[in-house]
Amino acid sequence: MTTERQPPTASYGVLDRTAASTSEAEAVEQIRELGYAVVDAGYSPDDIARVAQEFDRVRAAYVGIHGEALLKRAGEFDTIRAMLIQGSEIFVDLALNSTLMSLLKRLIGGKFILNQQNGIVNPPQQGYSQSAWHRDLPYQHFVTTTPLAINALYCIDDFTVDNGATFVLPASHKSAAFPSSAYVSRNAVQVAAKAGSFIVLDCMMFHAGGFNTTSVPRRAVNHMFNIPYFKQQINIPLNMDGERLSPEARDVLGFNYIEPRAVADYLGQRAARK
Ligand SMILES: O=C(O)CCC(=O)C(=O)O
Repeated sequence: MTTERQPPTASYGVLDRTAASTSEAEAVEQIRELGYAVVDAGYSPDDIARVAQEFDRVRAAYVGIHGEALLKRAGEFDTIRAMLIQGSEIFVDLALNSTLMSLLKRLIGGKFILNQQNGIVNPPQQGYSQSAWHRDLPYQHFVTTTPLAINALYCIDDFTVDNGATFVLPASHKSAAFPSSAYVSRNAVQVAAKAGSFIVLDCMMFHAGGFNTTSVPRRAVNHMFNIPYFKQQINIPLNMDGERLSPEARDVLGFNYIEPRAVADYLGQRAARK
């Protein structure tokens, strides 16, 4: 039955239709078309709380190591770089989340690697490093027929209108240029999501953190996965013991894509694969 509040379900003249019979297929369709979707990471309330606790512990240790003064001078006080190499297995597991891996395999044709995993803190009542519109392949103005890179922003806290949930410009991964101010104000959408969700984005879709009007920080862990032709932001294999990882984990974390130092190394690697 068609009601006033719901879109019609009947159609005519439609010969070609995308089939999306699972929530994963629906997310894939929406990311391809609009550039974003919210996906449940599949964690229990206890898991969600443990990740949040570890986030705060790792952040405190990170600030202790690098120092508040340097982080502020570098414009990095709201960011924790490469969380998975800061001594907490939870962030290795988060980067390899099975729901996410399955989605990525459908979105990025062929192999992909983790380019970066960054903790993000949107502090209360002030701007922060991510509050300006950007792509996550910044300074790039082109479109592709299939994603080269996908972001997965894990929500440590509920993302709400009040705490500055991420703004997106739907379908902006399909146009090279950043749109006009009028277009942005008419078409930007703020994405509310529950703690324990991933907001998955085509990395070429313009997005920005909103202003946090509450009195508590909004925390997230951003991941970027890309085809293996782009180098990692920080070399993960150099900073991690790969021996204990599964072959799939090694692949996703970039162990199989370290550039050979010489032709002989390249040939040796190829021969070992045969
Ligand atoms: O904090 C947010 O909502 C957005 C984060 C972001 O834009 C990014 O990490 O690239």
